[in-house]
Amino acid sequence: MEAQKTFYRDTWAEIDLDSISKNVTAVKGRLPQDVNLIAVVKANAYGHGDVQVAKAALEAGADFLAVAFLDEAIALRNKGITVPILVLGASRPEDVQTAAELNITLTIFQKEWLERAKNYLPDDAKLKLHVKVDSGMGRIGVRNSEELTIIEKMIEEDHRLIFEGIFTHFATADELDTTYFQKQLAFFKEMLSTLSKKPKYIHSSNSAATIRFKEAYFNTCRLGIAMYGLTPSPEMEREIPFPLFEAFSLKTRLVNVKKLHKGDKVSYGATYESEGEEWIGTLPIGYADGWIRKLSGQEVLVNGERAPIVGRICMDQCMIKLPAFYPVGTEVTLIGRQNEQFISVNEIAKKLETINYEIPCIITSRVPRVYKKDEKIMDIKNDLLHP
Ligand code: PMH
Repeated sequence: MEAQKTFYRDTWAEIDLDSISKNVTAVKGRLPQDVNLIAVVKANAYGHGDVQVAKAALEAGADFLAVAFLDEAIALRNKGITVPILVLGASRPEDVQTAAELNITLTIFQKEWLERAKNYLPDDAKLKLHVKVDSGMGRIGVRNSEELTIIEKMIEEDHRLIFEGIFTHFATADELDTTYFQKQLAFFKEMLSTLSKKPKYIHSSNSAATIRFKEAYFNTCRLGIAMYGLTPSPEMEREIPFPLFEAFSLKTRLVNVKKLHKGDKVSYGATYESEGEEWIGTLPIGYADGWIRKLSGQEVLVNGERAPIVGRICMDQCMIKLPAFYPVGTEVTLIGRQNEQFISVNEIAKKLETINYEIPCIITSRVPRVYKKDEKIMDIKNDLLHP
């Protein structure tokens, strides 16, 4: 049992479940009582860990869960999650029976999908469906009221199908200019007005819209990035009227410390050259962990001070220039807080010229996830030893 709870390389991601709880509680507390909250835990909860985040979110007031693919929903069922789970993306029509058996709700986004899916449902099956409307995201979804009417009728006429929800997704809810958002919202409302009967759940808002636009709540919101304590976009940073708490941090330890002399080189290509006597530390993390080569030059924290990564990042290791001698075993923070210093997910995203969403997602499963609650470790997930 103890062996399942451990890892042997001193590199780990720390997931603060209290932050997840605080973020969910803050958002839920601002919603009207009759508005449901869906916790979006796709992509292994944006790299944080599906079941641990799901449980924390549900305990903090989320009503149910959403994932991208059927496999992700089945994974949660296998881990004992019994609340409703909505699959937001496309599933194969062939797999509807599996979904129905596991009480997993699927998204219907085209009438042709439904025509095919019907062939794979036994007579006694019950399949819950949410209809996806493409109001301008251009990804999946029904694009006109004629098709919506046909779908509504097809579901109505089939005793195995339950029209449980309808939703859309915004492309620009996190941008300061709200023109396109308003256009999408108006289109969605127009589509809703053509329904002969409204389903139980109507939803459109991602984190950005949940924080900014009450008029887009309908009766359910889908919360992703803000639950993890991250802002949907840099533009929105100043628009969030309550604090968000980052849940993801990334840590390692010095495994080798040496003194370099002027002219000594570091790493592949020998691109880094010591300017004099320098303390260089080696960290057991590299691009195979998602700590990619473009992060060369990025700073990390040692004893509350910033220290740059020098030379090229290798597959499993990288080197830092230490501000002074530190012994092997010293904790190094790549993302997160040490004393007064903080390296945010946003800082790493900026360095990589990408969005914060990508950062926890690209830290691979080779990096164990350590779950903390009330400052204490309550779970460790090491996919290498216990997939
Ligand atoms: N609903 C749908 C359909 C989504 O695709 C996403 C996120 C969310 C809700 C949650 O959005 P939030 O994290 O901004 O709150 N989807 C994606 C995506 O496909 N790429 O980045 C985020």
